[in-house]
Amino acid sequence: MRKPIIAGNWKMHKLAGEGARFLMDLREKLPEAEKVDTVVCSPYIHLPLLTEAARDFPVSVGAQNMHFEDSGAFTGEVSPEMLKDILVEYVIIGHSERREMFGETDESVNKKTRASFNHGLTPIVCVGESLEQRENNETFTFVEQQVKNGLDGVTEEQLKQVVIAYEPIWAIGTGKTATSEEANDVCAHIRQVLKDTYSEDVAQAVRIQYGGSVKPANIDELLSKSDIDGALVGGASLEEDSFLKLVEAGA
Ligand code: G2H
Repeated sequence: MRKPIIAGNWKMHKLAGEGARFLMDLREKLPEAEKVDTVVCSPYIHLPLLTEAARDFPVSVGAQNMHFEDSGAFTGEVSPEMLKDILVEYVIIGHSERREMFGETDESVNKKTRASFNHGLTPIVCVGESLEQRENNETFTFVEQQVKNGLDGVTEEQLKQVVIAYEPIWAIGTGKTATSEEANDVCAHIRQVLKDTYSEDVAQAVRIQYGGSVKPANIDELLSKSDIDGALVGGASLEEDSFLKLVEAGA
């Protein structure tokens, strides 16, 4: 049985104090950690405040990106070691907005994924096709290649810790959600790729989230599917009530 994982991706929203208050307000309300993994991924500068606010209750804090090197002349970048040092546990890698707007490639995704394990961070590796690729029936082959490239060189034990977020680009922030069947078909394909490339054990262990306009109204349906183990949520993770409903749905 895979434990559901609900992760909020705040993107470039909220001030640090608002983020900390958000967590403090959820303090008594979040379901137990045994039932669901709850993660909030904030902008870098919020992270120290959030990890402090998240102490002693069942929520983990994640970054939305990182560099793959430990340190060096990389102006404006943040290393995995720096994240670990302030008690960050998760890191989103290769979100489509970073691929589209900030030059992220499968190669950098792979370097970051491997680096995350060197520092005990859990990567949330994002994959997903464009509308054009979907219309050309390239979804499976494209996503398969992203998964293989992104995870290349990761050991089998590490692979079992990986979280994959399947986010069809055409469904992100558009209000268009993939139907639960469409989403599950791709998540099931990803699991098959993991089985064929690595092992049944890896395929059964890896948690696959769906992302793209997830909200309280559609989460139950998505989570009812066999290969969807959670959600990576943007817009609907910004309000406490709606985020709480999403996490409760996972519990
Ligand atoms: C997809 C998702 C969060 P939203 O980017 O990663 O955002 O839920 O707003 O579509």
